Amino acid sequence: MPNALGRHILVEFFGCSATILNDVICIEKAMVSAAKKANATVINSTFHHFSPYGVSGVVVIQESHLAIHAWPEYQYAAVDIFTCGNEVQPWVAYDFLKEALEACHGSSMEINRGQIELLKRISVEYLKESRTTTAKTVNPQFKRDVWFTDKDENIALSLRHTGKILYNKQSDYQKVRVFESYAFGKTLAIDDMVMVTEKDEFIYHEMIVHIPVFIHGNPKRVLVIGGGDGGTIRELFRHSSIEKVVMVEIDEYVVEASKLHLPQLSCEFDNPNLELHIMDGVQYMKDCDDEEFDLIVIDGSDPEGPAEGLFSYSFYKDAYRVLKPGGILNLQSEGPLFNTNAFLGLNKCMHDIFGKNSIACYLTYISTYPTGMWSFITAQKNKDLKYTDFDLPAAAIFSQKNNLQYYTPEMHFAAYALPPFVRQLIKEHLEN
Ligand code: SPD
Repeated sequence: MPNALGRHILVEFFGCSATILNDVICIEKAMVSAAKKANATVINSTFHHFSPYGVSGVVVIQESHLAIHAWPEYQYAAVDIFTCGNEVQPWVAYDFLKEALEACHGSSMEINRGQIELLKRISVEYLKESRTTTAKTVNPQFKRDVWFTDKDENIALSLRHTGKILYNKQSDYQKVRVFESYAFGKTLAIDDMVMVTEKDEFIYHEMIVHIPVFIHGNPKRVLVIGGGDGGTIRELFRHSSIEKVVMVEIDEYVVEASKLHLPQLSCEFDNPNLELHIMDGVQYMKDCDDEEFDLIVIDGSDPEGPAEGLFSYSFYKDAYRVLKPGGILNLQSEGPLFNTNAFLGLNKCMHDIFGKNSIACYLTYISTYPTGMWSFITAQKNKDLKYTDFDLPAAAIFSQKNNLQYYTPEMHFAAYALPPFVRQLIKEHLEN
């Protein structure tokens, strides 16, 4: 041991696996294991993933810390290994991490921290008292702090989770994951964007389904594009008028993840009135006959990756054709404050295809979507849309009977009341 309080190894790892460097779970595990292998006592770990890529984190050890900042796009990680005392072997941590990150090579430099000859020791006996009190009150157990972050370049939402990934598959289209968050329960994320959480999914699913069903009054044939987690079909099958639901989900892994880990969502996949197609919804819509459906629900993901086609004019032109006269199209249209361009683009698209008197936007509040404020658009074919013209008593009874937790006739009315800034946004965009 040099004549210093601590040893600090500054490490550059080059040529690492980009996949590992973008995997917060994997990195947290590697860093905690490296600390343990080095004979350190782990106190706490905090790790964040930054979307679209990158991970930062710290493992606090009784003997100082290990920290990492990873840049998958450069296959590069900057690591600090700072240890005190004779027991801990920082170079063991170095070797372990080099292998765990699959680094081609590492460069490093060791610095002595707190060189004794530069320090002057004073008596701090008076601090012992407070230290004993702290030791009594602080639980020294290892506490993990692993965070999932749904983020664009300006806005982020983070959920702390257990660090265990229950489902983790890369499909041909996207990364599908289920993890257990502390505040919102099991969470399904696609390409690191929250799709559903156990705790608040009912808000989205009740509102995307019951509003258009009650406005229509008697839908029999329904088409769902997306919705692979099953929440939308669960709500649809509560309605006795519905004879057939055709659901088109592009990614079988989303369905599999939900069936394995989200039973509260996937409970209707065996319904005999469901026809499930694993294929591209845009293609399915193109191939559909005219006037096939009373109701079409677009329950897609955000406009990046495979859901991009669900934000295009040609797709909605086909949807219009596929609707029966008087039929209703209802779609998730992103957050006005989060993805303003997509929100306005969809409003314009519906306006141009269905006509200005046949469309309306409504809002609901989903705590786990960025900004919390989420929007939907309702459009009716060949008819002025009267979104508050529905069977109120029937909706009230339905809500009660099914023990719904968000949809009521009052919520239905209220949802279409837009704040002036949203009305203004839409108006200005449609005028230009
Ligand atoms: N930013 C998240 C938008 C996700 C919309 N779809 C969610 C799927 C739930 N069935």
